[in-house]
Amino acid sequence: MATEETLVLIKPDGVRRGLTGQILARIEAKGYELVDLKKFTPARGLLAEHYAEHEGKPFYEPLVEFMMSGDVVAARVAGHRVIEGFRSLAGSTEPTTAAPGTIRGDLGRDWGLKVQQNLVHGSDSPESAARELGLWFG
Ligand code: DAT
Ligand code: MG
Repeated sequence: MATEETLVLIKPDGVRRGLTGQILARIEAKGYELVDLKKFTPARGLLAEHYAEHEGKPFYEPLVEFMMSGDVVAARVAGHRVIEGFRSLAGSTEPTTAAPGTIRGDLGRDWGLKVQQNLVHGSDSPESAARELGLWFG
């Protein structure tokens, strides 16, 4: 079986706060491989496709605006069970209650904004990973 791959995004808050290296180091220290990396400010069209499942939710427009607010680092990350493994490293969506030891739990907090700024995105299933890697690296 081919090695599993996932899409990781370091969101604009992570890049702005100078946490790119720390976050990538956690992924490498876990044993996963950084196959490809790119840094750029994503356009609305890409984000609309990426976050299509959230269209219509109250945080959708703030989420897209936030993601367009600066550079992100996109990473193609590989390893057996990496999709599940990176979600575990990232921690739960809300940084206030994300477990200590996780990226969001250790490095994130709630800033009282309309969208949670939680530093990272990770694909949540093999289908999402294939779709999202196609969008960001296709
Ligand atoms: P995750 O990034 O943990 O997969 P998600 O896919 O449900 O979470 O949502 C995408 C992003 O949108 C999430 O990282 C932060 C933001 N978000 C989700 N639910 C939210 C909410 N109820 N209020 C504010 N922001 C939210
Ligand atoms: Mg998600």
